[in-house]
Amino acid sequence: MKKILATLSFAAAVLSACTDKDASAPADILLSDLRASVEEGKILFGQQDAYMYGHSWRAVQGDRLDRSDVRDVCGKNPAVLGLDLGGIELSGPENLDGNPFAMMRQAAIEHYSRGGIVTFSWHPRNPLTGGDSWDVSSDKVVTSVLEGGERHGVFMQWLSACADYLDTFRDADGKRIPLIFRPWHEHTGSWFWWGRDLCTEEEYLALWKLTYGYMTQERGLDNLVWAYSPGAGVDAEGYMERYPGDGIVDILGLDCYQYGEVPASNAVYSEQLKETLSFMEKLGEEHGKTIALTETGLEGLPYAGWWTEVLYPAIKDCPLAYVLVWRNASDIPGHFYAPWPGQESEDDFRKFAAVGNIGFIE
Ligand code: BMA
Repeated sequence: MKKILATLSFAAAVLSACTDKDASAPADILLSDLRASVEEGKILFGQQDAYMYGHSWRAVQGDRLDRSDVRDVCGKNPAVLGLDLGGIELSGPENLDGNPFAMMRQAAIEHYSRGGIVTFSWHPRNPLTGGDSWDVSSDKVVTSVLEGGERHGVFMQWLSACADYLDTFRDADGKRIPLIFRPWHEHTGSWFWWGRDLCTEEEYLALWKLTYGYMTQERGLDNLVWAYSPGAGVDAEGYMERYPGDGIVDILGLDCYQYGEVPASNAVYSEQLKETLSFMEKLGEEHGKTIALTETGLEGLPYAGWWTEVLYPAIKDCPLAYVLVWRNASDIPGHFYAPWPGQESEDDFRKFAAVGNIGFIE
């Protein structure tokens, strides 16, 4: 009797798990997959624009988008592909770094079909001045895009163009694929028009609510996982100062780079990173959120042992869902964050990639 009951309840549990899963939004499925991967002790590795170009190559229309500098070095691809929406608001054919939007979609869908995860940042133009994201000449930009502001109408068209594009990321069955979306990042600094000194706390929160409300509620994009990405250099209080709220944030992120001469800056970076990740881990537990290192890196990788001596010791004990390094620009000398064949940290990167808990895909 007991056994039958147990079997029955097991069958019911399986059935309900299947029903739940089928009924689940793509965003919920990705979040629960990320949680499971963290439970297993895995930290997934990612790179911005990984399949679009590398240090000395650029993919062209018609290519299969499965090459990356990371794969050229270690035989495996990054598990997380970062892409940027900058320029989608103007409905042009390419983003701010020259990536055709159609190719970005192809790269994302192919990556997803190989088991990968896709994350989008957005460096939109400045809707008030006509400059770029880094144009901080006015502190009236955020207020101008909010309801009642002089650029609100234009900004809603920008959000609409963004939502139209994100809605086209579909699998072979036409189902939306999950995307981690992390708008209004590094707002704890003041280098973007939505930065700390350029708007009030209320304005920043209103910007998030407007964005979330439009994309998720009005447009019904059930595939977006929302990531909050302050910059480094804040304590726990500073980190949470402009937190949009548990109801609209899914991932607690961090953008933290290493700057300055090596090796002197190695310890400075790893200490700051460890300290920040340790309070993020607590915040993640308190708020029931997954944590991630949403951007990091050492530009030009001038330290051969960076991966196993600097990055790995700083992250290895932290329940991070993923770590993403920035792009390997093919057109800006020295602007790269992952090794390429011949780069001085390539042997060390292979050691890092061979560590059991760092996740890549085939
Ligand atoms: C920056 C640099 C820029 C780039 C921007 C958005 O960190 O890599 O060259 O345009 O990110 O991708």
